[in-house]
Amino acid sequence: YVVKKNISAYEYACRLVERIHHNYRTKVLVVDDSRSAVANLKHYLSIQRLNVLTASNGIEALGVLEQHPDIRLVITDYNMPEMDGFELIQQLRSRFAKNQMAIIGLSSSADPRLSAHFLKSGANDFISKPFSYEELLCRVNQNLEYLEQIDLIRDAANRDYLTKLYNRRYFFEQGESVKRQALRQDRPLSLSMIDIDHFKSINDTYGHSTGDEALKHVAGLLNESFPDDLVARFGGEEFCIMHRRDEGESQQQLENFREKVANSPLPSDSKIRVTVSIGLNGCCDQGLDDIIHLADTKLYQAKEQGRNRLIV
Ligand code: GH3
Ligand code: MG
Ligand code: MG
Ligand code: MG
Repeated sequence: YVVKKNISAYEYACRLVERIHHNYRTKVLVVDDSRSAVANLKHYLSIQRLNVLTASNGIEALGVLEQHPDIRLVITDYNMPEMDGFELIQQLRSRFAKNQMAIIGLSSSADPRLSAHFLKSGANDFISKPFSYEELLCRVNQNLEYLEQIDLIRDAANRDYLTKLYNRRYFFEQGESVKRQALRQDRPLSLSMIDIDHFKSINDTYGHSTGDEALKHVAGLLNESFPDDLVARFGGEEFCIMHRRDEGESQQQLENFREKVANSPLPSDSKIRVTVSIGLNGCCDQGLDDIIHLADTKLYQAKEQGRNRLIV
């Protein structure tokens, strides 16, 4: 951050601490054939608590990225042997989108067209050498902050605001790739639909905010019981799980979950409990819609047979 005249030292320090806290574990790759340039950048970025990796040319950089695909920022020189900065950026952009990884171009060349060329190749930003420590930090932080904002927006778009579980759209998007992966690795999958029983009467008896609390309560138990699975709020008081295990194993887990729900009162009122009905189906090579429909049919049977039960 640039220290402005009107910003108090305290405020500045707070922002810096907040930034450094964010940086902790954030991986940055510095690519330059000049050892002293690499050492210099590494020194300044390490002060910011960034996790700095280094490479001396494009090919080496691609190797480091193979090992660390979670690198969030690449700072690359232009003139390097083996593979120059432009080619490296083009290769990176075929694998990592701009909203996934930031790239800052770096060069001491006097050619004024260089910055435009860097940006056109897919860099987010450009710094010309020599640069001040302050400028480096401003540009690095700005680019990392941009990525963090994108992460927040993406997460907000994928989740349900009330329960913070994934939403229906994300479930379909992710469900298809979980299915493809399971098929490739020949691993079992099963899918369950869960619906809170007589939920309307919770709202009618205790009010809408208690209804909301019950939804959050059930969501918490879902997270606790199925940490490895894809859990989503499907609709009002309906949830859907894609289990990374076969029907038999899921059945046992779901029975435990069902009992846990029935036996845990709401945190705000020990007299209020809810129960859930569940339909479970194995996943074969049908489409996701068809599997959901099958689980839904079983959920309907669970309701018909008296609720607070699981039908496989
Ligand atoms: P059943 O046992 O057959 O499932 O009965 P039910 O009362 O649970 O089912 P019904 O579909 O009749 O009612 C669902 C209710 O869920 C109606 C709706 O007002 C309520 N609901 C949906 N979304 C929310 C929410 O976000 N918050 C609250 N408080 N209520 C919600
Ligand atoms: Mg160079
Ligand atoms: Mg219901
Ligand atoms: Mg319902």
